[in-house]
Amino acid sequence: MKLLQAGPSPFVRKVLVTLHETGQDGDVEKVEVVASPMAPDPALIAANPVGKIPALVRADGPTLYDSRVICRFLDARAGAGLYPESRIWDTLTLEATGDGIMDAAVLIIYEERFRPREQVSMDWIEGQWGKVSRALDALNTRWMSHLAGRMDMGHISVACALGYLDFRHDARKWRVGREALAGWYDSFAKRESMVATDPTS
Ligand code: GSH
Repeated sequence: MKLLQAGPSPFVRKVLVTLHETGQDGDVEKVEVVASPMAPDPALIAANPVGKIPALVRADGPTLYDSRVICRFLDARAGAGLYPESRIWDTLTLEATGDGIMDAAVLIIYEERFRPREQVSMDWIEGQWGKVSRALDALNTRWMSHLAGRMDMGHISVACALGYLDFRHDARKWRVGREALAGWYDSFAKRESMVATDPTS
């Protein structure tokens, strides 16, 4: 299998952490591609018409995208139990919350990177940050008991989202006022899978 990836994408990191946690990292060749909304890599478009990473190219089946599909596939392949049936809707909603933080955090970077400076909208950027901020508040209040439990895909998604905030949006100081979530993340970030995929190292 080949994983199409690029730089410090938090969505790719979800897949990389899942590969580590399920003992499948050695089964996947990592292929760097350019993921740009304006000038996508032909190799990436051939694998995923939407032109986004991650995409998982398989020899024995169709290419898989996006990160939710790939992670679910890898979990099933390893029988790892990262989507426990007993709390599946909570796990999927928590995963969607982490992914939603990533979506908004990445779009802020795209607004700054790809738009001509005079067209950059601060209202739009703050609107995206509002999504991140509300999701962080929800995690810090409603989701701490789930996060304190056995690791599932919700934990991995949230951890990758928080790691991306540290990497790209450090100045926003997301930890302030969210001490429970910050404490959980500081402990989760010490896992071997997180250390091995840290975009800052
Ligand atoms: N929902 C997708 C997933 O979970 O995989 C989101 C993936 C995504 O947004 N990836 C970004 C990308 O490929 C990189 S972090 N952007 C290129 C583009 O938007 O054209």
